[in-house]
Amino acid sequence: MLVHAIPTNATYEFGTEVRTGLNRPGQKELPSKYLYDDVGSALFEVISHLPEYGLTRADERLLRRHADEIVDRVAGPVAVAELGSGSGRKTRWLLEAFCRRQRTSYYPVEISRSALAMCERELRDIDAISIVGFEREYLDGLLEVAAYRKTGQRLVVLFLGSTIGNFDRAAGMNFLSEVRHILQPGDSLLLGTDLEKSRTELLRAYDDELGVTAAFNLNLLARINRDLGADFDLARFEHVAKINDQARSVEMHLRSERRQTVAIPGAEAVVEFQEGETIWTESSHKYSAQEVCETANQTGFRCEVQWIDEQWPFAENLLVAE
Ligand code: AVI
Repeated sequence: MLVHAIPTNATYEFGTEVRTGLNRPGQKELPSKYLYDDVGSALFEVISHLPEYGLTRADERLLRRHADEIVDRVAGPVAVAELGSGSGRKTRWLLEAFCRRQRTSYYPVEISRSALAMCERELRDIDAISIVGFEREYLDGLLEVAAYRKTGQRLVVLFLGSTIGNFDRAAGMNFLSEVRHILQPGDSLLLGTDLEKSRTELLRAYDDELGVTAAFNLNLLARINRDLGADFDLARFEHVAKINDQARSVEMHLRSERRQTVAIPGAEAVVEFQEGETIWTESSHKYSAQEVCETANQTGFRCEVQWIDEQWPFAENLLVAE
């Protein structure tokens, strides 16, 4: 696979965002994108197999079951761009269906080079596929993919796994508008969204019995220790999942079990924690199926079809750029 990489000073940026987030007055915060280093990505993979967390399996079931129908809805030669390809496992069904019809270009866009490599290993055996990976932020990568498209090719953008749920609602809407601006009328966006469910189900899904989600969350502090030379004592922080009724989201926090001071040399910071104070590390917003279509309409898309899983409320939404 050809990979387009950009040189970044990733550790410097990480340090800056950690310093800003942990010095924020009121609620301390860390960006959820930093949950996904190699260890965090491996833990997320385990989460996707937990009985309490049905999201990824619902996504995969829908894609497997409806791949031919999805492909039939998108006429002509296509280029497929995937924002945040992960391992590429669930994309296989769709790409096989596209490639049965005609030769297909696949452009995964990922900030993690190791995830891009894994995705390539997973998918390269598909007949009639060509893969070019972009090691980029989502919108930067999509802009480049759009510039690569050949005349007459439709662009199909995949944004699966309800990653949109990790943006707040306003940011999610803004993101869809930005994607729409890069697309041409007739292009499509296949958007995976986790749907609203009971508090009990949500709390079980984000605070599983085995403690895998807790490890996934705490790994963020371990990562700051590894990458920025900090001295977080992980035993002094506890994973907490809580529902935010107003935002219709489930939040992950890390609660300091006592008053403590942590030094983070790579972020040029020393941070004080009060007993019980939390760091907010992620929000996962849940949507209603109707709301997804309304948001699509407000951002320049038409909601063509929704497929909803019967076992775990989750929707695959095919949105067409108007
Ligand atoms: C990647 N994202 C959609 C997951 C979610 O459910 O919000 C991340 C996750 N966080 C805890 N468990 C899974």
